[in-house]
Amino acid sequence: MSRALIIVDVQNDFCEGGSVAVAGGAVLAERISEYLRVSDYAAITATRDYHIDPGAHFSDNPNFIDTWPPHCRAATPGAEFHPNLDTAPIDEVFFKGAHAAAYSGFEGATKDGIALVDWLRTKGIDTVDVCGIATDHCVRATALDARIARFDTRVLLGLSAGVSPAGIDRALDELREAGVKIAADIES
Ligand code: VGL
Repeated sequence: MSRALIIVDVQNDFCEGGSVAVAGGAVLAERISEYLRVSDYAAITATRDYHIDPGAHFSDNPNFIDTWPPHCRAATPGAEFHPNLDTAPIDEVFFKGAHAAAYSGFEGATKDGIALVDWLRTKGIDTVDVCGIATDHCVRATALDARIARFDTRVLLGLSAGVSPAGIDRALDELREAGVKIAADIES
């Protein structure tokens, strides 16, 4: 077994003070950093929402389900990792969403255009843990795609933050149904 961690979208715009602020984002970033100090992964990856012109993903009247206030615009502070996230242990970063909504990290690629699935397979990874923001959106989509790509997949619930309690419950049902394990007890 060779396990990787995928840290999803721990970016300024998804934390307090950002345009799509998820409650608890800043503290979550700190706790993920602590977890990185004590955990032992074969590879650590992170995703960044990185929008240039994502069309209808941005809205002036967002429903916070599939339309959102503008966020994580390329090359703006909102698209940076939250400063509480220790980026030193991160082996590779995957950017997603330049020209359309992209909830799953598996839609992302490195600056050199290497897709997440290819990068993980090249490293011999067969098992992934997914954590970050938001449990009911990008964490959900990333974990579902990890299963489709046949990785043994866990969501680290204690190291994730979500938009709505009902949305999180729905996402967890869907993830379990898809064969994703939910680890409620792994937190730093
Ligand atoms: C996300 C809403 C819009 C996420 C991204 O990272 O979960 N949520 N874009």
